[in-house]
Amino acid sequence: MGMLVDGQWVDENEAKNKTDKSGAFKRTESGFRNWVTTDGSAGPTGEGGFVPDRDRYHLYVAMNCPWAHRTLLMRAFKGLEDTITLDKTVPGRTDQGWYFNDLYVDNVLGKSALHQVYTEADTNCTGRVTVPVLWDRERETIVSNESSEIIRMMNDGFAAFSNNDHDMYPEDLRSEIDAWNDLIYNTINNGVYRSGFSTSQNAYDEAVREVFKTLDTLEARLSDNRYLCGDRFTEADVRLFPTMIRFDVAYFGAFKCNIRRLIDYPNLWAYTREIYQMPGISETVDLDIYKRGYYSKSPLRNPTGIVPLGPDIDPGIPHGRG
Ligand SMILES: N[C@@H](CCC(=O)N[C@@H](CS)C(=O)NCC(=O)O)C(=O)O
Repeated sequence: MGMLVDGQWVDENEAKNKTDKSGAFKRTESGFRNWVTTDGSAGPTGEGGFVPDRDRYHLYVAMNCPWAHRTLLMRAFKGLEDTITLDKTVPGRTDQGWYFNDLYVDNVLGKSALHQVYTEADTNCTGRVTVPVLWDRERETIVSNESSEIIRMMNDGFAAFSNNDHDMYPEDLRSEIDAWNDLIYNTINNGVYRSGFSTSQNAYDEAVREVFKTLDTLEARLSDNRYLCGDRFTEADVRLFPTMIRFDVAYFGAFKCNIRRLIDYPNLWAYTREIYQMPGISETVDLDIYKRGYYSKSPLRNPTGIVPLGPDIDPGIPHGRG
């Protein structure tokens, strides 16, 4: 893998960059942190000048990436498919990082690798080249490459372009949503990565125990609540789903999160199927791509690059939740 340093794409050692001295996985911060706001004023971070508009903004994702998946989900839930255009990178990386080919095309800039989109925005860019990316055609720059903030913009900044007024981050539920987000980010979304990327037994044990402790909490919660915050479907559910739908096909084996399977949790599995069966959501999911992505050849985790055939998972079976 590589990264950008002063606008140059350079090689770096995967393991050295991603783990600290104790062998625990660490994640770096995203670099572009502007916000699309209703009136174009500056958001919580970055510069102003990004007003919502149809066909002005473009989303780059990779189908295997769970962080990018959040933005695909929010785009679908808010009915923004006609407002924010979309391109997918090839769902796998080379020594050029995320890239495009004849099948996965960059329809906006015509680049062959995503790092060129980053340097188009900032010729001296330094940092990791990650998906998702929200590109602004008008200012020819990256608005944001932080999924948690892109989904907030889709809910708030783009509200006038949405086909529904379902607020995914309503005022009265914010502290509850924030609390779920916190727990789920640390122990689930990033927890599975901390398990899969750890290079010491202790770091792995700790991460994997936390994953399952939270899954147990979620299972209990969903036994008498339809969604994480009760009857209302919120951003917290959007942030949980990408990890759940990848769990049995990817994290269970490839990241050694194997104390139990998702299908062993009746409520959590039915909840995951219910979300999968909501309009427009199954199109954001590709179990085969997840499997090939997480089991791709890696000197540390899968030196042979062999992709397992199973398990046979069908999120399309009736969820039975009324
Ligand atoms: N904080 C970012 C993280 C995104 C992220 O880590 N994406 C991964 C793919 S799953 C990536 O592009 N990694 C490339 C790299 O780190 O070089 C977000 O949530 O938007």
